Order: sequence, then structure tokens, then C-alpha cells
Amino acid sequence: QKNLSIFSPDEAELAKMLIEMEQGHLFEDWPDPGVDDDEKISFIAQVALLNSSYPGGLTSYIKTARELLADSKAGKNPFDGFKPSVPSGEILTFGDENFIKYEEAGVKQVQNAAFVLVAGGLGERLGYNGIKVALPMETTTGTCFLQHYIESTLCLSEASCKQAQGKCIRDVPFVIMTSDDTHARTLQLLESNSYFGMKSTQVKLLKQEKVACLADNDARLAVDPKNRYRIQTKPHGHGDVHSLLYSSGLLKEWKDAGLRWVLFFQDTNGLLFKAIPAALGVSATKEYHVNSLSVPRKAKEAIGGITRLTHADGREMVINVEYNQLDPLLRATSHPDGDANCETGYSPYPGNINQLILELGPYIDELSKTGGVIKEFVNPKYKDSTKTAFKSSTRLECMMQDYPKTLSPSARVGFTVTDPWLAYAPVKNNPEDAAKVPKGNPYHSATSGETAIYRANSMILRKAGVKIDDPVSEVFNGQEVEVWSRVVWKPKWAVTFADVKSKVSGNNFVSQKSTLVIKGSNVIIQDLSLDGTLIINSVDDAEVKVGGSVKNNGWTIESIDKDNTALPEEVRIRGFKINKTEWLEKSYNKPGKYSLNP
Ligand code: UGB
Repeated sequence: QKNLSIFSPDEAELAKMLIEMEQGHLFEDWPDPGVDDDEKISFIAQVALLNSSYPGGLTSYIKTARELLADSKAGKNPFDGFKPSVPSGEILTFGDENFIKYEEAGVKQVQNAAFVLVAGGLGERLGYNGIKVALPMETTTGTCFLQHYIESTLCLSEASCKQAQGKCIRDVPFVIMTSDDTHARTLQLLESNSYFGMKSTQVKLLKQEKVACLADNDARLAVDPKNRYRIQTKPHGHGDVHSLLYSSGLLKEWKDAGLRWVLFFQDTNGLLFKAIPAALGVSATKEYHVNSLSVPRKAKEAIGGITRLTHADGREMVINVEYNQLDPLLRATSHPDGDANCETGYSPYPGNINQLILELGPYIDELSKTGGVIKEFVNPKYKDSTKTAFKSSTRLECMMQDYPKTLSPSARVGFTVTDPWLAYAPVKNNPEDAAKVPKGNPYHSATSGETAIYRANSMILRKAGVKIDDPVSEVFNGQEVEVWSRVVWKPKWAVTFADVKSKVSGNNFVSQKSTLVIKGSNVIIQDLSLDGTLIINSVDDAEVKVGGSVKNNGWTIESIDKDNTALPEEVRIRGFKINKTEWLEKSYNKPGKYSLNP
């Protein structure tokens, strides 16, 4: 009470609100005015931030926390009364007629889309010290995730413009959700690389704030153990992206500009743009309000399962059930085997990969009702079975894929499943944890993330008629992976399968030890036989035909010791490095017609 005099009227109101919400312990033992006044002012400034960055403010946060903590203590099952079943969705097979039709429809829509990358997570599981979007997606070219995402977006939007015969309306917006952990480094990565070719005005960074930690079942806010004048905070989860987009005014701006779609994606999935055009085509064709791109999921794989939940009272929804909840839910509802593979070798529940496509109109309508608040959860680690005390403070969390939970049953919520190799190879696990993944399940590591890119590109070229050697099996950082020819191309060479097909002709062959890097847009691969490394650089106005026989000692993959600290961290987490022994590199820097036929 006596310290209220050092606060402004607004600050004093905040302090009173805390007392009313039974948070008096935060001010306990505060010295008299005149001692630590600056610290007390900075404490109340933090309270103001926590209050303004949470929809409904701290009062709402504390109330929800009390309810969820009581449910957790009572052991209430969030799926009580719901029965799971396998939902039906659109199943795509890469390269077939249907896929090509959807790709074409999707490309048309890109100029009506906004791209939203959630990149506020630090990636504790990966244990990498930098920001994840700065990691090389593959080490053949060293292109980082963010560069690939931006270049793919630019090229898709250019292709969309071409389809509209140049009558395109806008530069597609590209939003990155950051957090205190990633914001400054993300901005620096963009600025030091001239936004990877995108206009800086096209890119918007939205920073999510952390939320207050909870010390006990009464939702008393936790004091930072290192500073009595600070409330301890932790990340609230990627679900924040919805309220941030809403409160920033961007959604309304986009709607006024005539946009129709918002695409969400994660920080380390190098494959995702291979399936985005087709998935967007599915959204447009089926008029889905929510379309979740998914992949066949191995039982027990650490990704959620897309599930239809039907309640005895008639409620029904198609929603992600997190991997730790799927098995108990199935066992509790007459599926004694729990989370198990079916005859296909995969779980019947498609794997959630958090690549969501939302239709903007219905999305804004919903958010106008909810303010972007996503159903939260709490996951306290209790000291013992009495559930009266926590091992360490907890907090409310939310996930972006839980957005459909508040939708009315009439909302069109669907999903699109692609081939297992096409759309998902995230870099999430450190080498030690990846090596412990059950045999046959994806590792989700830097090793598998990179090798999956070579596999997908090789498979795509195969589908386009190129003869590519089978892969060899190798073990890096304790993980057995298939090593395919290292085929890499820039998005400006191809962003759809139709692009690839139009740039490959005749009889082409690539051996397993080969590396093929295509960095020009107008490069035609025709009657090429490659046994070594070939790199083609060209400006947009150079038309280059690449053929003939190229043979050299090439670039080899060498296994390395992950504990060899002489090597950079981004190499060690892969367990291999590329030895650049011998190669042929051709650069065509002036407009014209060229032919390479050694
Ligand atoms: N992220 C944020 O931007 N802010 C945050 O506060 C937290 C994360 P994780 P997660 O697709 O593989 C999800 O940590 O949440 C960003 C699904 O829940 O890598 O453990 C972060 O930067 C799960 O169902 O994943 O698991 C990153 O870009 C499954 O689909 C993204 O959010 C799994 O992803 C994901 O964060 C998956």
C-alpha cells in the first residue's frame, strides 16, 4: 500500500488489480518508498507489458490459469466423451494428374495469399545455439532456411503473376513471428542479406511476448528466483500467432487489399514448398476454411495426429491430437493397441506438420469473436501424487493448430495428405535424441533434414524421366539414412512439378556419387550424363542447354565426429561434411543462348 505513492495513477491501478487477483505476495517484503524505486517502477512496467500483450489482460490470464490448473489437478481428460476416428481428406500422389491439376490451381492463388512463418522457438530439443532459420537447409550450397522460404515465396508469386498474364495485383506479404529469443538475430539475418531479394516493406516481423509463470494451483504468479522485482516468464507457444496477426491489424489490411488465404509454416522444414502449391489448390478447389497439410505418420512419431473427434452430445471436429495424447485417447476408447501402425505401415491418423492454410474471410470472422485467443492448456510437473505443489513453475501454453477448436460445426475443416518423402523433414532433434528414435521412424534431425532434400529432389527428377541411381545407406551421428545424388536447385529454376518437367528432356542420367546444382532460371537439362559434380549459374536472360557427359571426382560426403569442436556447430549436428574435390562449374552472366556439351 505504502509503495503505491511511487507509481503513476495507471501503474497504481495495475498494482491494485494484482492485489485484487490475490497476487499480494508479489509485493511482500518490499522496502519503503525511497529504496529500490527504479526496480519497483521496472517491475510495474513488466506487469503493464504482460497485461497488454495477453488478450483480456492479466485478470483473464489468471482466471483461465485457475480453471485449467483445477482441471489438471482433478485429472480431467480434455477428450472426455469424445470418440476418435480416422477423418477423410484429400490424398495426393506426387506427379499424377490430380497433383498437377491442384498445383496449377494453387499457383493461381498465390498472389492472393499471405505467408506467415512462426519462428519464435529457440529449439531447445535441437540444442543449436543460433536461430534455426539461419541454419543451412543443406550444405551443398549452404542456403539457409529463411533464404529458401523467401526465394520460394518470391518465385511462386512470380509464377502466379505469369499465370494471370501479368495482371498481378501485389507483392505477397511475408510475416515472421519472432520472440525475444529470436527477434534481433532474425532481423539482422534479413538486413545483412538485403532481405534475400524481397522488398523490406513486404516483410513484417511480429514479436510474441512471453507469459507469466505460475507458482501453484492458485495461479499465484512466480517471482523470478534471480530478481525479486521481476515476474518469471516463459514462452506461450506458437498459438500466439493468431492473436498477434489480429491485433496488428494485418488481417484487416489484407482483406481490404483483396487477399484470400493465409499460409502458416514452421522454421526448419526444407521440403514444405514442394507441397504448398498443390495444398493451396486443394483449399481453393474444395473451398476449405482450414486446410492442414499433413504426411503419413509412423505410430509413436513425435508429431500430432489429425483426428475426427465425435462427442456423445453430437459435437464433432477434425483436429490435431498431440502425439503424447493420441495413444491414451485411443486406448481409452476401445483401441487396445493404442497408437499403432496399420497394414500400410503407417498410423491411420495423418501426421500434423503445422502447415496450415486458412481462408482469410472466415478467419477474420472467427477472430473478431475470439480476439485470436486459442484454447490453452497447462502442463504442470507435480512434486508428488497429491498434486499440491509443482517441481518448477509452469505457464499456460497454446498451439496454432488448435485454432479450429472454437469453430462452428459448419466450418469446412479439411486436410491434405502428401507422399511421405515430399513435404516434411524438420530439423528438431539433437544427434543424441535422434539416434534413439525407433528404427524406421523419421529422425527429425539435421542429418535427416538434409538427406531428405536430396532424396526428394532426386525422386522428383526421376518422376520427370531422369535416370537416377538408387541411394546407398550410410550412418551419420548414429542415424542410418539413404544418401541419394546431391541434387539441388534454386526456386527460380522450378517451384512446381510442371516447371521441372518443362526443363528436363531427352535421356538424362545422374550417378549416386554425383552433385548437380542448378542456380539459373532458364536451364534445360537435355541428354546429360553426370558422374561427378556439375554447377550451373546463369542470369535470367541466358538460355542454357546442359547436356553431354560430365565426369569428375566430384564432391564426396565424409562422416565426421559430432564432438569435434574444431568444426562449426551446424556441421557437427549433421555428422557429415562435404569434401569438394573436383567439379565443373559454368557461369553464364550475359543474356544469350548457350549450350554446354563437354
Ligand atoms: N514456435 C514459436 O514461434 N513460438 C513458440 O512459442 C514456440 C514455437 P516446435 P512443437 O510439425 O513437427 C509442433 O517446438 O510445438 C515455432 C506440433 O505441436 O518445433 O513441439 C517454432 O519456432 C506437433 O503436433 O514444435 O510441435 C517452430 O517454427 C507437430 O506437428 C514451430 O513453432 C510438430 O510441431 C514449431 O515449434 C511438427
